[in-house]
Amino acid sequence: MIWDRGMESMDRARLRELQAKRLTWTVNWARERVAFYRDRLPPLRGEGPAILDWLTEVPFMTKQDLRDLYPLGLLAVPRHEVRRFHASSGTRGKPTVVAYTEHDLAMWAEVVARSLAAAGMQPGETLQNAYGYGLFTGGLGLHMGAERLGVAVIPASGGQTERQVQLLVDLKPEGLSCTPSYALYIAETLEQMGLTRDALHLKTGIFGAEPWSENMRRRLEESLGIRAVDIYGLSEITGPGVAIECAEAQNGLHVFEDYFYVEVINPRTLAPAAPGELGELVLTTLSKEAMPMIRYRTGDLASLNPEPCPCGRTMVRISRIHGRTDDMLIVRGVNVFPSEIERVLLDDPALTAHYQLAWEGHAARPELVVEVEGRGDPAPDTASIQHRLREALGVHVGVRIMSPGTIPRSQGKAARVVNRMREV
Ligand code: DLL
Repeated sequence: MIWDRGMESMDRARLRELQAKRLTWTVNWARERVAFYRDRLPPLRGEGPAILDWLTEVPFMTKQDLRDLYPLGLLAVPRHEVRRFHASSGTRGKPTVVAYTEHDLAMWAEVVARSLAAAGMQPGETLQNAYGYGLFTGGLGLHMGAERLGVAVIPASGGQTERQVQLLVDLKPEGLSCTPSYALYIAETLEQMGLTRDALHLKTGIFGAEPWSENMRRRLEESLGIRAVDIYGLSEITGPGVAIECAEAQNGLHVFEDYFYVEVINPRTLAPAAPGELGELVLTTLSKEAMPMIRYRTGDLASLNPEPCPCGRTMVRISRIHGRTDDMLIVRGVNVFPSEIERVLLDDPALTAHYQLAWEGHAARPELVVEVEGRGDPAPDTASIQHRLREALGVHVGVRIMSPGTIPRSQGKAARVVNRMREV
């Protein structure tokens, strides 16, 4: 179902006009109210859609700008107009805080409502929302959007996994939203409780907030009896609902371009990437009041697909997120993304989807070891896994088959990489 056909299937020439109008509004709004933007934005130039070309002259923003301006240096409204704060956990350094006005919260609910509809949910159905509630945007973001769509919410939040399964069985929700790694843990717990997918009424999984592979999708669809779609977003821009796959194609995520202007750049040269070419996503908000973001480098790697989609949405698609520029591992000079390793492991029926990547050895000569749980039957063939990883990654990595239940389970975003290196 297309929740807002007028917008989501809009003619692209009209869409560009709307984007230009909203970009002009955003730039004027930001410049009048935030010293940071007043100092860095060049004067607006051009008429109509040409204004979008002006954007290429604007310097990029990064997470560092948010850290430097912590906590509220980018706030563009008086404090009393803020209705909500969220914050990142700060696992990669100082936390960042984001703020929303009432209008921003309504826009966010709207894009999540569109997302859930694109995923296949219908008004009157029920969603079990197992994204964490709190400062993380996953819980409250999905919650508001579901209510906007007319879907009942079970605000389960993350954790208490047996109770999650019990709720899935007893309340019969049609939808489950959580990280793909947590969905895997829920599926495993279902099995451990002696139940199968027949005890569930699920038909849709709305999974995101971390990278995952097609093979992981297949396994989750199979074990939970669902159609699973990928949802993308980030707190700096709003939260979940910046982009979503449609259930029809399950092939790339439609960006809600009437609210978010998307560019993909080569992270080294900063030049625009061609369609289909992998690069860094850069996003500009087009209607946000409390904290407009202009040319924000997300650190997320994906490509653009401007081809029309069978679902009827005209909004451009991005590929799955391959990973973050700062999640990339460098193994003896070769760039390796954890999602690439996941793809290879999950292609092997002898392996479970529980894995982690450990840095071992001396800090001066680190070794990457892939630890993965085997199923037991058939027995995993370590040499062949190692060979396939080498083929895919272009570099040798160690492989260690672990017994069932030994890799830590995730209840939110999975921590894939552990450090066991000895200092020199
Ligand atoms: O993770 C928002 C979210 C919640 C998205 C629920 C989807 C579902 P942050 O905590 O600010 O916000 O983290 C944002 O997570 O820059 C990506 O690196 C990563 N990420 C988000 N969605 C995906 C996805 C939320 N579908 C950061 N695939 C982003 C891969 C994702 N990575």
